[in-house]
Amino acid sequence: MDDIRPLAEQQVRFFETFGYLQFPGLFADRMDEISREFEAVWEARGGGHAGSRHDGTARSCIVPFIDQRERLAALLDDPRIRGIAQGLLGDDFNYMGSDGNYYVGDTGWHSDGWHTGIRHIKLAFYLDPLTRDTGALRVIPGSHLPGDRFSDALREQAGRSGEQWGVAGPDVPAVALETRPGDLVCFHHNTKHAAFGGGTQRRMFTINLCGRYPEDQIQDLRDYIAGHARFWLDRNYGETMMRTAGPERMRHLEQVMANDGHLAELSRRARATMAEPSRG
Ligand SMILES: O=C(O)CCC(=O)C(=O)O
Repeated sequence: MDDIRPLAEQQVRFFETFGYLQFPGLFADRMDEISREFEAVWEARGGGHAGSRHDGTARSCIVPFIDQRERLAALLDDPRIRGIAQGLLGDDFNYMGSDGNYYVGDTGWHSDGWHTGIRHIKLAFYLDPLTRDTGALRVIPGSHLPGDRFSDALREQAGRSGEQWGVAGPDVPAVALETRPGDLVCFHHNTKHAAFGGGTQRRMFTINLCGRYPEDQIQDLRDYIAGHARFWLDRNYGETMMRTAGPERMRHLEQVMANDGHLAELSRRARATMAEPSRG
């Protein structure tokens, strides 16, 4: 296994201050393979919902995503991913799951939950060139920091920018992380993010990671895992992810694998009330 590629101290400080990082071209060398594997998942799973194809009318989403293919699962072993994860989360970080998407249109301003203890991050691969007005991810720098008036105001108001601030979502002050295939973007789950102007086939997938949960916060981990019942999962990870894990990857799976025993029953109940797995 290659040596990990550590983040620079400045990158860690930038992330801690602004809540995101950009890595232009970091995966340019693997992009052909990654795109092929991305398509292979959809080929095998239809549109991800009721066996249909993505038809461009609504977001299609497959969870977990990288777990479906050995080569995508192996991204967790890649020294570049491990370097980012270890730099931001510590050596014993957890893999929490992933989603693959065909996005349709805009995504409004939101955070991916709100975490003030364990740090949660998302790594996002966008597979097509995206500019500010054609669906590039936008972030509000500093919006991840808890306990300050700025992020409190954003939490209350960003989802209703027209009513609250008199500006439409695309006009909220933000940084657009314009990307080309092969770039990687990373953001804190708390960071307010959105995307505007994308088409009906905007391809991306993400990898969610977090710090290891201390034993006295295991219930919070179990609650997070329970949130995946809306995707009708019996285990938090896919079979390929677990079967192909060597000892190093397993370090980043074992805490979740030891704490997802409640998921199958919750998913059984979700299946009884939902027409299809959640689209996001
Ligand atoms: O690209 C997008 O439309 C938004 C992505 C997003 O909200 C997410 O991955 O949490």
